[in-house]
Amino acid sequence: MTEPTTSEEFGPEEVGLALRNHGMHLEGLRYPVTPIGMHYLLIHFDVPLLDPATYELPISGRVRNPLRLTLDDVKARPAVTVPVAMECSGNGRAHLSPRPVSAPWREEAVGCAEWTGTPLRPILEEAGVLDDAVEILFSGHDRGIDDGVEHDYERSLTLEEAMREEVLLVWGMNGMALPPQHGSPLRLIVPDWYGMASVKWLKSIAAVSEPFTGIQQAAKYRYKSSANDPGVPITRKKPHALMVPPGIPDYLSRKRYAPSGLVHVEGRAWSGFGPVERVEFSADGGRTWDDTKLDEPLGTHAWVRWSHEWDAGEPGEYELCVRATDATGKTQPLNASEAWNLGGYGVNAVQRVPVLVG
Ligand SMILES: Nc1nc2c(c(=O)[nH]1)N[C@H]1C(S)=C(S)[C@@H](COP(=O)(O)O)O[C@H]1N2
Ligand SMILES: [Mo]
Repeated sequence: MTEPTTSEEFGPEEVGLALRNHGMHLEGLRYPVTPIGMHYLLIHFDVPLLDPATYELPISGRVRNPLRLTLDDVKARPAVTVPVAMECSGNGRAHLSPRPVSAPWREEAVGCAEWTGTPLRPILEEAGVLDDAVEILFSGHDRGIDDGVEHDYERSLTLEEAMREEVLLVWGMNGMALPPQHGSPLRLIVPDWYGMASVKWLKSIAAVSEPFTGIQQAAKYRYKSSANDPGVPITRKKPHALMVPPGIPDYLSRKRYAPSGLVHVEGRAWSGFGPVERVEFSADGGRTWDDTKLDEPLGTHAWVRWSHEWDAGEPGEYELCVRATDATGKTQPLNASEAWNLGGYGVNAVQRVPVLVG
């Protein structure tokens, strides 16, 4: 692994990754369903070229009846359309110091699309998962090298997680065919988990009798305190609220300018552990907080809109913050350093938006 950096500037590798993997424009938080093209992207290697007409998905390994499904076979099954908030586990990484050299997300690695697909569970039941299977392994068609190891992008789920009724095989996004960059022709969607579990460009699904130890499972995507720490696997999304930065931005610095008086602020919040119960707003860098108004969530796995009328009062510099708390009592740390870990995962520190009023 490249050594973490304390530089305030982004290096050429980080800039290259950021150009390939764009974030959601934060003003996109105004849309309940993120338009395709505004939704963030995370592509480890290359987008594979796959022909939906000849596409086949084998379901094999420790199963009684191995299956081989064409895209039409999958689409002929009962379909559901579900809004799911997706967030990259590396979101917030750029706020760390030292920070790992990887996709340098600040807050924008999020989106909430409406995914159309079919539940995975009945397919696994049809294949007849054998008693000695402990995990389901999902492999992608994309191949590359990470930390010197050549591999297909692959991730596993425990049998219990894979059997959750909300886990889907998905061919549609926002009412359209799944676009190439989001996993065409077929991807997995694992609601509530960080994005890495939702394997794109599915090449195979296999029931396995040993826990999967591939690099994207055993080395990456773990909360580690140091290089020799085996770490804790990353699973569900921590609570996170974001705001549409109010006012107007300066082109280069993106610093915000707002008029004095009442300023409407709004955004979205989510948690993979349970419903968001509270979203608070602060205009003084997190010293004092006000409760905001929460709308009805779009769905169990989607995000929820919050809004607040902020009395900007006297002209001057303000630092706006927003913080979510979920039904399990989990909330967000004030500073990224509190969430520091070697890979820069799950850094859900409160968003800070400096605004010049007046
Ligand atoms: N096959 C494959 N699946 C993948 C990835 C990948 O690089 N290859 N990236 C993962 C990561 S880390 C994230 S955050 C999400 C991003 O999904 P999106 O690009 O559709 O937003 O896809 C996940 N699935
Ligand atoms: Mo990710």
